[in-house]
Amino acid sequence: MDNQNLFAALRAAFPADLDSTAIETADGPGAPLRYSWRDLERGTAMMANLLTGLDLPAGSRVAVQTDKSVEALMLYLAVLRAGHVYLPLNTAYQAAEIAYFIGNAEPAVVVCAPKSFAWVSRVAFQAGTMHVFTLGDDRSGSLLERAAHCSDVQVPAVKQADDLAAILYTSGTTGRSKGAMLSHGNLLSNARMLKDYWAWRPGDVLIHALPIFHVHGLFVASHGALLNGSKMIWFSKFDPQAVIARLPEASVFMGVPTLYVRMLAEASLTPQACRTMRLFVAGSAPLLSETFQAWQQRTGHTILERYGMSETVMLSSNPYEPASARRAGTVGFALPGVTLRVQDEQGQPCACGEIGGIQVRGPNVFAGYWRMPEKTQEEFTADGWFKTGDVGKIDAEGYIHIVGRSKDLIISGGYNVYPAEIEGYINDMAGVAESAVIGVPHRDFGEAVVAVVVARPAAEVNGAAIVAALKQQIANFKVPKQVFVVPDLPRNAMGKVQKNLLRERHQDLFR
Ligand code: MLC
Ligand code: AMP
Repeated sequence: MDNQNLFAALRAAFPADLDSTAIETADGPGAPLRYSWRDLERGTAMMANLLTGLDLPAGSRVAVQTDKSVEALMLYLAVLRAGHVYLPLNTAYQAAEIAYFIGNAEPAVVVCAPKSFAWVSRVAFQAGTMHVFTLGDDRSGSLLERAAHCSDVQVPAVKQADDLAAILYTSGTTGRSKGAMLSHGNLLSNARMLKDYWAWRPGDVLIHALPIFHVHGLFVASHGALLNGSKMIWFSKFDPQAVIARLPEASVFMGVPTLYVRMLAEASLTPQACRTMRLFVAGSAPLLSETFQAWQQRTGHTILERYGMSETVMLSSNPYEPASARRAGTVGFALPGVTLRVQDEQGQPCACGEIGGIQVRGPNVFAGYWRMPEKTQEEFTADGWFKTGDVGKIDAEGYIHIVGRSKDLIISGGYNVYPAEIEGYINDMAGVAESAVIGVPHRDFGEAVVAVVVARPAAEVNGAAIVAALKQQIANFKVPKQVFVVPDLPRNAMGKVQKNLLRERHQDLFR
């Protein structure tokens, strides 16, 4: 049987001219740096050989928390190539968050930024990790030093479609984060299907400006370009002006809605700036109709909105052609091979236009949560459909609309924040009786995190002090943008906090 290793499939798509440009850096140390396809081939071979030389057990996890760089992307590809399991971690995570992921996933190898080595290595060695390497965004660090001594020839490990390729942690509504296990087959089938669906073509150039520790930047954007043998213009950090300045060299751009909102605020965003562009894709959070329309008016281009998750990669998309069939406020149709249904709380199918829970099936759906069989079982129906936790409807023309979430989740600038986790930290603080964390509309981030806190009798609690304390403990994007201290929280007859009332009360805070 053929090798189903995702890396092997990506490499097979490299162009015949291996000396042509695969990636050009647009910012960061030494930019512009040019990487050829041969550089990707050799660099990933050397890193894969380094990993293989460590004699790791089969299926070892390689956890990575590094700044975005081309070498970091190569490391991802090298992990696939060597047949191990890639575990990307948001660069904003702090020690307690990292300790949980490392403790849960038990990676054999951890790669971190040189500046984080002291604390990450302490956490990793305590959890039994055997090897900790460093990788800086300027090609510094022990990973490349060691890989430099390895051969640049390597045969990709043989993998079956259902072998594990990556674990992506997504927080749970209750309890701790869960590692979604994605196989080579999940990722490759989705990438191949999107290549056709979005009509990737010879000569396409992608502007890559998303982080590479989540589905959107790591899989959808990178796989799209690699599988098409397309050049990437590589931003280590999103900067609206700088991205707009490079649009005339590109044809494809992918972003979360915040990226579109920020580019719209720039006068340099004009039809002329977009003259070579073929496709603008948005996803990871709801794209407001006003952003969709403003983009159309300003650039003449219609953003294509799609819908996905860590557990399923891409699920649905607005049509590629005709562009006039892309509808604001919808996420289009289930992608080829994906089946999607909407069910009510009794498990009955919803009629057209009726709102219910979105469930899916297909080759893209993950194998389950890492070492959490009960959680996995909870998230699947008895007949094998994955419950997305998103609430929506399918209209008379078949378009899918996401209208809310059954999971208590805030999506801020494309990052997920679970209120239960933040409430846990706040409730542990001295003087706090209880708290409710909510998401409210935000003009830049789509939703912003806000905390409403009740003090214990006679205790002094201060919002600014809570924010300062949280900044020491958790990733910065999870920290509430505002904290209100109130006498009590609104509750219903069952005693449950009425977060909808709190959201209404604070809905105009950041609009
Ligand atoms: C940054 N900040 C945020 C934030 N990002 N606050 C809330 N939400 C966010 N998303 C805050 C920081 O805490 C900091 O505040 C200040 O902004 C500056 O930080 P920064 O890192 O310099 O911000 P910036 O570079 O401007 O980042 C904004 C952003 C980034 C929009 C470019 O958040 C981003 O890249 N988002 C994309 C996320 C993504 O790729 N999601 C895909 C998930 S995959 P302070 O107070 O600390 O100074 C998925 C599946 C699917 O969902 O369907 O795709
Ligand atoms: P994550 O767990 O980070 O993969 O986030 C997945 C969640 O992002 C989904 O369950 C949706 O709630 C949300 N999401 C992704 N794309 C869209 C979209 N186009 N519109 C609305 N929500 C989206």
